[in-house]
Amino acid sequence: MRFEEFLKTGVAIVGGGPAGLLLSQRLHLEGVENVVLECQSREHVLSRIRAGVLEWGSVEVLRDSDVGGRMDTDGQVHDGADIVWSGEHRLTIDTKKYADRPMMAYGQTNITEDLYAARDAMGGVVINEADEVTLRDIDTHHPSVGYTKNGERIRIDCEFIAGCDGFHGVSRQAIPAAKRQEFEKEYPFGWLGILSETPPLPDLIYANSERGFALCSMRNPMLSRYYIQCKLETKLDEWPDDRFWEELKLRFPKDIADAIVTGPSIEKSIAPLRSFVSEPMSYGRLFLAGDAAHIVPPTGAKGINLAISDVFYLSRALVAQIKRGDERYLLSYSDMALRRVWGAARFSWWLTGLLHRFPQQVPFDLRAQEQELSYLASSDTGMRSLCEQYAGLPFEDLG
Ligand code: FAS
Ligand code: PHB
Repeated sequence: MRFEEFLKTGVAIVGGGPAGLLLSQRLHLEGVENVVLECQSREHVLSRIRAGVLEWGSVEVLRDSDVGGRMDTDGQVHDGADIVWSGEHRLTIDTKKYADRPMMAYGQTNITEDLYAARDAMGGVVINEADEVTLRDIDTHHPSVGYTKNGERIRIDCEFIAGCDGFHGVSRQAIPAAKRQEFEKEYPFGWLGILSETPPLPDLIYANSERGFALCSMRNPMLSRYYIQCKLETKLDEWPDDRFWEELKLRFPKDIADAIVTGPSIEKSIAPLRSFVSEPMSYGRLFLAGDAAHIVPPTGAKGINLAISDVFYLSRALVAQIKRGDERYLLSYSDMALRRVWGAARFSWWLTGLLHRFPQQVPFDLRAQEQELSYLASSDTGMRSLCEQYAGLPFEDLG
């Protein structure tokens, strides 16, 4: 492979989504040189409609990373979310009361915009449309990444590589298959989601209905996000707006359905649901963060929050090593991150099982779902457990 030119940096970050951009921002704030390589254009990255709910720990990390300004202005603080079931029952996941911390409704698209703006303001190096990214010598003290830009092949020599390139990226695959263990579960349904420029309901509301799962969420006072569970083989053109709104309302009790303000969709998409964890999250001088290492079904609102907690752990570890020669956090990164990942992955799997209709369910299963929801509504102990997991567990430190 002929290299026309090569650069040198402290940390080469593969992937310019929320994980890669946030890691770049946090390292830069601590004086650690880094370069982000993103294969898509900035416009493409910013066109994605993804997550919408932040744990308070994520809010604090974004503030600490000097990217919390617009979130604090435009984000909406909520004391939790509601669940309705059997057409009439309702419980509140009151994270303020039971976990002493609220949630923040603020879209991932906004977070990514804020991160790009902060990178620009600080003169951060984010290389978009970086093609054919390759990782080399990750199990040596001299790793490097290569990429092609405008027909030129460029190498970046670095001290460490952060794999933040999502589920379909190249970083995880750079770890030899014999050194990786992957845990995967695919769900027999997806989420059909729309975005509409209409006023949202005041609260997030999840529905377990006989017609399937549904969710009412929001992005801002004039931007709503709604989802309904759908068959995996569903095609978008089978779901014109009118059919979506009618089906959404059928999955909520009448008082809630009547309060939903409908309007033309400005985005409509189908996301399959998957649970996936790849262990370990580090190999040699490569460290994985975010969807590159794990995927959770969106039911528990954990995807973006895990990406942020991984980056909190990884930035702390890289700064300790590079600035102070303290390798303890790097050596413990994978195990520490995976404890939080598995906690969120199990919670997301459990909540998905509680709120969705599965093809093979029998009447017993449906009664068991109703009973578990009724128990949660009547038990402080049960609700405390649900709330501390939905709110997100505190970050770990070394003993
Ligand atoms: P990302 O996938 O966001 O970013 C990875 C980046 O790497 C991308 O920009 C990609 O272009 C780039 N890349 C890939 N391969 C590359 C290569 N070879 N070279 C260079 N760059 C490369 N989470 C929630 O909490 N709530 C939700 O409601 C929710 N909804 C979702 C809906 C959908 C359709 C999807 C796909 C995910 C959803 N998620 C949700 C999860 C999502 O928010 C992720 O957790 C979050 O994007 C993770 O951020 P990153 O780890 O940065 O990965
Ligand atoms: C969203 O607003 O997109 C959202 C909220 C809560 C979830 C999943 C998605 O659990």
